[in-house]
Amino acid sequence: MTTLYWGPHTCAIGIHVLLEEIGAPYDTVKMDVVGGESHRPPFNGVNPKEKVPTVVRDDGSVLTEYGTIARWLAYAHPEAGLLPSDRADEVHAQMMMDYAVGTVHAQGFGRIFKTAEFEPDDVVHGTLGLGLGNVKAQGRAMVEKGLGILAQELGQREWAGGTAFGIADTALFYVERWAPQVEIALPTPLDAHFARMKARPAVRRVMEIWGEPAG
Ligand SMILES: N[C@@H](CCC(=O)N[C@@H](CS)C(=O)NCC(=O)O)C(=O)O
Repeated sequence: MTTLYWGPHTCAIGIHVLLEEIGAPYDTVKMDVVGGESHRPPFNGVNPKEKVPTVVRDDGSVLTEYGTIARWLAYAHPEAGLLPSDRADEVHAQMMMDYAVGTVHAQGFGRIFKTAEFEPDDVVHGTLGLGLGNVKAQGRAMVEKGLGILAQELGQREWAGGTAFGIADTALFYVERWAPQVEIALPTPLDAHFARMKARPAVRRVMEIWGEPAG
């Protein structure tokens, strides 16, 4: 059975939503990611990158990287219709997912949530007065700019791939979720997309399992 390793507050929520949307049986392993469990055995033996989401498949093979896991789930469950049928729509949705994960999350939110990884609190930086606050401010600016770009790319579309929900929407969902948590307002198209996501039964079920409010 497919097993998802996840931790509260993380981007793994989007993969959990996909598993619920698909509706096939799956297992989960809840980890204390904030407490550093991902950096310790046995998990760092499962995924040496020490990150969630991590998926272990039926044959024991491990998949990492948000977009890769999402795409594999879509391929493994074609009946769920998680990829747009039109190739141009599929490429557009992929562009949005890559940007949400690789830039808005990794670069922007990374600076806000994992500030010390971007600005070591060493003597030189301390002397120059380049404190961690600058990195956070830079992260906020990156998130604000990134959300603006995603909003433009979403435009009048209901979902990232057009008229049907798909894998990219779950990546939008988790960055949309994080923005209000750090008091960054969502541009109107993303706010509306976030509301559509929160109304999905699969999202409601995952929020209940995670015990967190959706927004
Ligand atoms: N490149 C990875 C990044 C995943 C990632 O950043 N996961 C975070 C949670 S949102 C994590 O596991 N952090 C644990 C840590 O760094 O201690 C992906 O696309 O899945």
